[in-house]
Amino acid sequence: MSVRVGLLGATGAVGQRFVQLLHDHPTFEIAAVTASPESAGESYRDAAKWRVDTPIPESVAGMTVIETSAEAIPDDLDLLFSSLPSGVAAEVEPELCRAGHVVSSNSSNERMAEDVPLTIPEVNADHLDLIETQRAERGWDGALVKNPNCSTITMTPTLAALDQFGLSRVHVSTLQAVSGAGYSGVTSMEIIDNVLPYIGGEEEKMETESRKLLGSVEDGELSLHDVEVAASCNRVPSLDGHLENVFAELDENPTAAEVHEALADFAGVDLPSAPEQPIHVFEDPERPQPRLDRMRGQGMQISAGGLRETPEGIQYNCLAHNTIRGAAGASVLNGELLVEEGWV
Ligand code: 2RA
Repeated sequence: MSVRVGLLGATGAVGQRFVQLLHDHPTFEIAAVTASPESAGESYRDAAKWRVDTPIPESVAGMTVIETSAEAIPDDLDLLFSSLPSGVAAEVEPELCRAGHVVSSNSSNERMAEDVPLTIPEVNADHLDLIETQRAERGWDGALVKNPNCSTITMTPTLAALDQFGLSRVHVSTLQAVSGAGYSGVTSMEIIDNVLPYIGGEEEKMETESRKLLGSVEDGELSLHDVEVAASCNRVPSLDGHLENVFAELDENPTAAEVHEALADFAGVDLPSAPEQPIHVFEDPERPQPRLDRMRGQGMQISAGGLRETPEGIQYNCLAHNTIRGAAGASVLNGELLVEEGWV
């Protein structure tokens, strides 16, 4: 089966990761690439100024970029992946869904809307049921599905694995790579020899998105998980890979060994881009580290380590590649889930 996909915002940092991940995908075939009106009409090679660590795929390099607008995007695409700036996405994505398109989006608009599935397949695939509610309430023929922010994706599967012990409170402190700030972040030298102790908006995203992901959907209605989450976010001078220090209070006070087992045994999903084992747990307390471990499972596996019992609960570290598992790869996985569940 070949599913023809369009990439919205295909020239940006995450858009280029989409191209890298999708150009030889077993199910998806890139059929259209969009960007801002200034790039429309250019070849993808000229418009993108390719910066990903593998060569630009020839099958995409010569494609003509089309403008990101509901009118310009062809009707005959089966699925759209979006990494548009959130302001543009807020305008264009609803128009496309109204016109019948199914959109798997990494953009931050509408992530917390009650009728929009915010999904990590290993955590809450059943939240796709909200599509029925969305269609009924908005009168859409298409559908909008979101993946969470990169820092939320790094932590939340580990919390889902620990929820069996009664998750009551989480404090998390992040060490986020500069690529999360887009290309201007990667090329900036301002952060060398420094740490920025605040990433505006990121803290709230981690606190709210995680509760939605861990929540439940019954009869088309969403309930948030009642865990309390507090986040402190820091930009550090690594290039790719967000590392996070998590302190979790668990009602049942499990031992570090029990937590290790729960993380390592967390179940995967049978989708083309999903790692067989979603979370790898290191024994070595100095791992995971961004440079050494971000590409585990082709950038799709989450790593954990440094497990320690504290008077308040369990402390551990976790890591994921922020532009692969935390962004483009997350949307691709949701796209695969949409196909698997028959929404595409
Ligand atoms: C970051 N919020 O700052 C970005 C990525 N989504 O890392």
